[in-house]
Amino acid sequence: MKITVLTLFPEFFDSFTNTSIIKRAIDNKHVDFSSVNFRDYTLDKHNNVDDTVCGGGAGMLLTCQPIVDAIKANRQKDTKVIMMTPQGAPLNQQKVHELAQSDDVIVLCGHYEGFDERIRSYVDEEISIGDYVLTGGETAAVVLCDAMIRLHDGVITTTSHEDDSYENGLLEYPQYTRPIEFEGQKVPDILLSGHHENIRKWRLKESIRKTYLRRPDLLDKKELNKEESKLLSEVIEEEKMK
Ligand code: 4G0
Repeated sequence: MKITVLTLFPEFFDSFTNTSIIKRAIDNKHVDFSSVNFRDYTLDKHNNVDDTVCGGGAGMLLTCQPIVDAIKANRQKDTKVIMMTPQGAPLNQQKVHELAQSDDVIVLCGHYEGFDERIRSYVDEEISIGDYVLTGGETAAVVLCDAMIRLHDGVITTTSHEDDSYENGLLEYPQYTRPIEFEGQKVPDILLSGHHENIRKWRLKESIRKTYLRRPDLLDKKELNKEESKLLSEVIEEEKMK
């Protein structure tokens, strides 16, 4: 996968690309990452990339010319152009899977009060990482790029991401390591029993419990099978008793 970030702060991505799993993914050529300053494309004599809002009002907007020229210069036929904004479609794990299918993406990061509306006609997907406003799209772009890169074969060597939170529509079950008792808190006996079927059922039930307590909206969306429905009924009964 090739990722080109268009940004006013290409250095912002240095710590991301020089750290741990992402660095290895780039070194091993699972991903070809670059960040490009769209100010380099401005034709303005003062190198400006923003201007005041037509019709008046406070603030500045990113203008069309530098960004559209940067998109045109960095896109191929099959490039997906993604823009990070608070008005975009909410990012979730399913969306990450969809976007990570693309072989070539451009991720556009904004600043100021946002973009001239006409820039959107050069964009395929407008994405938000959540309902809050950031000073720039760079932090949002790092989140999106990280989530896409880690799904690529060989980036995470185990299959541990297959039972990650959200991959099955449920939050992750509680997990423990040694010691068996820490400051009075014990590892649940069942996890030490060696009984794989009981452990599987306990984990599924505790996944359902955590999702029911913290993210009931995820349960509303999920199609539960017979076993899961039964475990959810048990969880609801148990939580009522507490
Ligand atoms: C475009 C993304 C970009 C418009 C970017 C701000 C939050 C997110 C930006 C604006 C961002 C997100 C209208 C303020 C840059 N903040 N939630 N900031 N406006 O993904």
